[in-house]
Amino acid sequence: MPNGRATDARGRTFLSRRSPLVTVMANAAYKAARGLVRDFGEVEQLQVSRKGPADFVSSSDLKAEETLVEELHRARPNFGFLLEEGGTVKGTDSSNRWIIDPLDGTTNFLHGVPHFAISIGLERDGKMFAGVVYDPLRDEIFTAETGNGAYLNAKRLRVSARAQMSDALIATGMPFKGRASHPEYPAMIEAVTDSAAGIRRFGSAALDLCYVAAGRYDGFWEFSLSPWDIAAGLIILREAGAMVSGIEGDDCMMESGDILATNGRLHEDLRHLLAEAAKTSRN
Ligand code: 2AM
Ligand code: CA
Repeated sequence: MPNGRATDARGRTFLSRRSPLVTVMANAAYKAARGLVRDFGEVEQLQVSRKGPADFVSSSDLKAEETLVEELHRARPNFGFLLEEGGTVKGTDSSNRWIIDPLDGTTNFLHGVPHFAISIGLERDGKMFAGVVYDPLRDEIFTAETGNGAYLNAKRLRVSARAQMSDALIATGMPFKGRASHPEYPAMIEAVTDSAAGIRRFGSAALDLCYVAAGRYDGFWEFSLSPWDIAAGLIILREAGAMVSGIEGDDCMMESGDILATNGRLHEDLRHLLAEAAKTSRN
């Protein structure tokens, strides 16, 4: 990977091992994050106002998306877009498409909970090729490009080595209002609670996936996510040596939005645990 000059979120210039492509993605994320961080400070104040911060948050989200589109379009004018807020924008280059969530963890952001991220994936010929997930409050940037490994800031990422479910920390996302209902979900929570060391639900799927890649979590599952929630995370996971599948072990995460990601060693155990719980809840 060539070395180049890059600028981090605080405007510091440093010598980067990031490829030109990942540098472009990271710089777009840093730029959009400045507005989000400023607005997050406002949101914390708005909690006590009667109207609440909802409108303010949706405009912050839109502004972040505009910045990302502007920056990425300038760097790669022919690529298309799939945007959480703006839908699909066709590019003249039909093989490359950015898949973007400008604010993953919106509910956290809205409530002043400091856990959210920007997620930028690049799909090439129908497969995820590169990804950047940036948590601006911790200044943690997760990056990956096919064949070049996954990184957290400048550090190479690797999934955890835990092989026992009883030692494992498992994350999930709970079904919420308005999303397809999953009657088997409570039984799954119960089964994992009984078997694992602990369960976490932090509310940003993009960061949950990166935490599996970083070995912080040993596994993660969630239903009905959107492509922009998982696009960047998928390539970061793969490059960190994770195993990723649908919850039933299939391979259609981008279509179904159902995802199971683990350190590999625990994949079959967790898949089996979830499948058995689902079966019991149907009987
Ligand atoms: P979002 O913050 O971009 O909406 C949490 O379970 C995951 O589901 C997050 O990645 C979140 O992404 C996504 N999600 C989509 N719609 C949601 C909603 N109405 N409430 C909570 N999370 C939602
Ligand atoms: Ca999202």
